[in-house]
Amino acid sequence: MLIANRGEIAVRVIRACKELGIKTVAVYSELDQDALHVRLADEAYALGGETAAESYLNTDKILGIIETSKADAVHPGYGFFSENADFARSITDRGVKFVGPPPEAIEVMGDKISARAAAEKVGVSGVPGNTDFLSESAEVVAFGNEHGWPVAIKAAFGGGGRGMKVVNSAEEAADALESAQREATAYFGRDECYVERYLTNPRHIEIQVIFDEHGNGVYLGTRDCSAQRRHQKLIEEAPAFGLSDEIVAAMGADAVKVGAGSNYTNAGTVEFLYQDGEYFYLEMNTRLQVEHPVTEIVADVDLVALQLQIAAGAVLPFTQDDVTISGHAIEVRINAEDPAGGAFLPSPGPIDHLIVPSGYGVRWDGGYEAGDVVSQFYDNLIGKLICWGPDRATAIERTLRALAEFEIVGVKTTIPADVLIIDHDDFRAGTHSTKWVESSLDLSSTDGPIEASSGPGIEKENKIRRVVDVEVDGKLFNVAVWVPEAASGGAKAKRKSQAASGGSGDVVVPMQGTVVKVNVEVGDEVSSGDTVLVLEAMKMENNISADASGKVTSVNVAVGDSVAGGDIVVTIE
Ligand code: MV4
Repeated sequence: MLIANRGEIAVRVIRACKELGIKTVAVYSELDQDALHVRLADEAYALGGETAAESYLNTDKILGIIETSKADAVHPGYGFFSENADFARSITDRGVKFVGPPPEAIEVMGDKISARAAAEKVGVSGVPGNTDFLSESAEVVAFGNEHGWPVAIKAAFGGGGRGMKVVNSAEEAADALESAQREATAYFGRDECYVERYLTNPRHIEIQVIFDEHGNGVYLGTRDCSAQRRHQKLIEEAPAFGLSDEIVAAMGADAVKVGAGSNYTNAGTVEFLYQDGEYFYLEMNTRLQVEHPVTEIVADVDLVALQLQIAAGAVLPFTQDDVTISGHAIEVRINAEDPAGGAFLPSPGPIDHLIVPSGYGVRWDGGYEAGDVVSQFYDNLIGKLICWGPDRATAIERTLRALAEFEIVGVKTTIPADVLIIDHDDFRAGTHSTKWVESSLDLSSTDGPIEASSGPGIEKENKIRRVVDVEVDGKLFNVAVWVPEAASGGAKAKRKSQAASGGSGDVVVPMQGTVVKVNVEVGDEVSSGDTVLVLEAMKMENNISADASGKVTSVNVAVGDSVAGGDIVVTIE
């Protein structure tokens, strides 16, 4: 098995292969020569390159390695080539097995219009709408007047929330259509848009399905993925709480119908929006998803092992009636990001120290160990914590207990935000929707105390925080001590300390990246909070703001420059 991926998902697949006696072939970029997935695989081949495009997306290199390694199957993981029909086809054309659905099914689900048509064909409906392409805003107005406002204008060939415009009234229709078409062209190269009813407070519910190559398919219950920000999921759980057995059975049957109608094979996920007791088909993801472990835990099914067996021609070893869901599982994504103030800025770098939780009902699917480096070039998911409990309340307490055991030094992580979410009354009550994290959750408290739980190595002025153990009258205390940088052997003497930059007028970038836009020049007056430049890091654009009000006295970078975390890019006096 060649695993055309990296990080935790490559590790997950390698582990399943080992248990089934399948030899594994890893591929790696220049930065990943010593990565965990490489260390665990039986063989590893260099792709060369650093960026994803140069390495894990280099089709020719991967196809060459399939040949040299004599691999007879390829697992794509998620991301990268996992939903690329051309890649799947070039694998299967070589007589090599692609662990996933047929290229035709990937293609059908790849664009919204055909994915929606595939569902409608088998009687499964999406949000009420009109899938004819819009040519003028009067059509939007007519739809809104007939079905009620607000409505959503969506890019027909888009995805991931980009190009979706909410229209609250007839007056907004013309501008919204124009803007949706402009965004659709910019992102997807095509401007076709359509209109549907806009659900103001939906939950994101998805159904795991799996089909063998002999016409059998089942669903493995529900997941709720409503705790997300900017279409990035933070926390997922199974089953989705508070749905009646009838709704789950109907959604599950619909999900299997959609897959079967597209000759789907292997593992997949059908996404729905759920609001006020009604559900609406959204799309089908033709890959193994990040959050598959929560389903594995409550359904007691090893999804990756099943994927491999099905790819080898096995008949699904159970029927729908055999599937039972027991207890509750919660997955927390641990990303190398700084959630301070809700910004979630990428925080790549070496992981100097890593202790992961364990104990009853706790699983860690990680892609890194202490000493490994999180690169700015790839997904910054360090790993996933998955906790099981006999019921949701127990799973929540166990997740909080486990999160408190983490010790991660070197990169900032999403853990403080995860704790705030899971410990929140709205999350416990299960009243949150897809909008909740961004609209209702107060992440300002992650600004300061984040250091407290993340151990030594965090800078303050010219000092470094060290946690030392002290015994007082036989009782052990962890005490934080601020020691001078020089005494700590700290290496960052030339760079300005990041935590000290608050209000000093020296605008410091928090991470490595490339400058894509500079908004200020020397002499400009700026106010604290104004965006002075835009930095691209880890495939995301990040606004870098002025930390003080005043006059810009120097601009040290230009568009295209690479910067390192800690660099002073602009000074304000
Ligand atoms: C919607 C919607 C409300 N009404 N469609 C965003 C991503 C894209 N795949 C579908 N999305 C949505 N479509 C209608 N008619 C709300 C969302 C949405 C969302 C959906 C799933 C998970 C998170 C979300 C966050 C914001 C908006």
